Amino acid sequence: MKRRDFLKLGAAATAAGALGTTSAFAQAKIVLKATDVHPLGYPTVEAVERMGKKLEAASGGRLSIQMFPSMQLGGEKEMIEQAQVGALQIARISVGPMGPLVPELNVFNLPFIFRDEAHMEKVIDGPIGDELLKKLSDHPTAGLIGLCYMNAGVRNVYNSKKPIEKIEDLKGLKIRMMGNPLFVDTMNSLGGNGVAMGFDQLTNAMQTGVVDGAENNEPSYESGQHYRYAKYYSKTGHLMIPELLVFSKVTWEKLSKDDQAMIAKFAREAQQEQRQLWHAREAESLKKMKEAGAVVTEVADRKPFQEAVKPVWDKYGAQHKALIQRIQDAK
Ligand code: GTR
Repeated sequence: MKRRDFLKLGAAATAAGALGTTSAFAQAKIVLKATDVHPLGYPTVEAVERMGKKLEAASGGRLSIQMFPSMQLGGEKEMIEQAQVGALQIARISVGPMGPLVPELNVFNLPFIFRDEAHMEKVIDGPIGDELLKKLSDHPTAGLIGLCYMNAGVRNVYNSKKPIEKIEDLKGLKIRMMGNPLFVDTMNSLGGNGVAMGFDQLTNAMQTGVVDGAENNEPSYESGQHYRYAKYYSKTGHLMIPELLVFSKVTWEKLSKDDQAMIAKFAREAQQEQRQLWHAREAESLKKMKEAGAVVTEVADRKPFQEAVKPVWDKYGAQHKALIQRIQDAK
């Protein structure tokens, strides 16, 4: 049996064992299994671990979080599936792969939707952020409760061939994108060849030349050591996608109202705590990747990039005009 399948089975068995009837569940010790594609110490992982410590303290040890970092339970697609069936409870995933499930969330995935990080923070902290979390939680088939958002900075293209200074430089490059057709369309409209695959497959794909590169924020690029395979990191800034913390709906419905409220409260606090960790880590990662040999290039004029992705806005944004307007109006 592959290690991942073994872990999946183990997680499913433990969770199933812990989930008896609703009332028994309310009394028992509950270990919430959490997972993240990133390693220990990464801002999202650290924030969820801190949340676990708070839960433990507030519940007198009855509730705790067990973290499975570094893609131990698979990529984000696998994480979503496992949360949906209750084989794990907490998944920290990007909004990216959630767009096809909850179309309104795809609005956050539109290229260049946010003016800057402060604008994105304003939106996720405010009523729009709340509404979209509720849309996710109320979704009849998504099987997930939206707990909170986290920061994930700005995504920039990196590749093994050359610096990207202008849109023409992307021509013909095979660039890994997250599993959502919107992102493949985005890369194709910029002139590159978008290739959808999980984060868990990316290192191998770069090593073997299946792709020439990918796109991500500095901390993901640095902590995954992607500079070893794709040293040209260019500030295209085409996407600014918040992260999500989601909870398995089947487990959620077995929790007492008090436990639900406690988890929701600490998750909200985690949203702000992660932000502090994030901004520090962005700067640290930029420094580390440069030291490791990454060639960081600024893109002087992003206008041609913004114009090229108009068809993506038409295709995925047309049905959400009012929501997009509200996001743009957020100051
Ligand atoms: C990272 C993000 C992950 C994952 C990854 C990816 O920035 O934190 O959740 O979405 O990107 O590109 O798959």
